[in-house]
Amino acid sequence: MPVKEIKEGIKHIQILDKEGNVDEELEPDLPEEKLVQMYKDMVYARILDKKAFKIQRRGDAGTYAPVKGEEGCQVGAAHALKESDWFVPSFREAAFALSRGMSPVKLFRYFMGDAYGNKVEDTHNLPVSIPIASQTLHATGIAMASNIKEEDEIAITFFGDGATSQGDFHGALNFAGVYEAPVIFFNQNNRYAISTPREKQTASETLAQKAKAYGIKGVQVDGNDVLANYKVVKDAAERARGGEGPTMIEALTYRLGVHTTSDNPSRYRSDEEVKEWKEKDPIKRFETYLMNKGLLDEDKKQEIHDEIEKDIEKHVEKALEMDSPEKEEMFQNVFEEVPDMLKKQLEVAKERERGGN
Ligand SMILES: Cc1ncc(C[n+]2csc(CCOP(=O)(O)OP(=O)(O)O)c2C)c(N)n1
Repeated sequence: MPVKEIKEGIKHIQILDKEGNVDEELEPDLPEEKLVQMYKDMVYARILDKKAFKIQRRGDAGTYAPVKGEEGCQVGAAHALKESDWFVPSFREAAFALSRGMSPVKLFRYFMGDAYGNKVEDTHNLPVSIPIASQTLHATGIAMASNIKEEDEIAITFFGDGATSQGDFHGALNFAGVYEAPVIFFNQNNRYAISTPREKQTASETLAQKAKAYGIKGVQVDGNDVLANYKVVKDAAERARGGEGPTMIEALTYRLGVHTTSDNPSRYRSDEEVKEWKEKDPIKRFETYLMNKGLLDEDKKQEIHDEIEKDIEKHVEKALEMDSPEKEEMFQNVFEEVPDMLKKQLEVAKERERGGN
């Protein structure tokens, strides 16, 4: 059943099943170009992941957290929102960022260790946030501000299953509920917090039901179904813009690859489990859907892949050619005015560079 009540008041939504069959009643009415663009965005993220690995392994970049397997969540969500909406990420959202037009050069520079990669320029994209769940508070704050200023902008924040056991997550939902903040809490439940399985870090039957405790609407979605992700985010955005407050979305998905470039998942996951999820690959099922609609064939698929490979290669070259950042840059862009504490740290860093202690 494509929409089923899995818990009192919590629905589970699926539009495309793992074979790529579509539920025509729920199928969003999207222009053909948009559907193809969504496919390209998913493939882009998949290929960029591979490239990121290569450059990390040869020593040109630091830790990278791959998207592989979670493209449906992020691309579906990105296409359902406006450019003026606020994107408040954790560290696994390259697909959302790129779908929104973030430069791949900037993305590569971030994990090459250059603060420029995290600089908020004139977009509504916030920097990567490493402390688990901390960004959910920022999203609530931004959405509360949007209400106070009577703006049309809403916020979306991403976080993993592990993050729903953190205090910041509960604070963020509590405030969002009380202030009816226009925010979407997008939970990518990929079943693991590094090596800790979801069942070992929360006894909650679903994660979506955690929303109910805070008077927030909770919904569960097939995270590997890009169309369902598009729909739930679109609905949540309409509710938020219409003054109906926040929504928490639990997207059931799976990290097909490693947690980060320094992880070895074979130590805590079975091959059978990975195989089972490979069959639910979000890209594969969307390909079938597009092929059934006559919007994609093997030649076009190859053409798209080749174009993306070339484009990514070009951006990597550009990122590698950029000059190393100056020390000062590490301390800028964090606060509007650099506080004394950071000024002192900069002095110490410079002193060390000059050979002092
Ligand atoms: C406050 C905090 N504690 C611990 C860590 C170390 N850490 C990095 S990723 C991670 C697991 C996060 O799991 P989850 O929230 O499910 O997101 P996922 O990585 O699966 O996308 C942990 C514990 C951290 N970054 N921040």
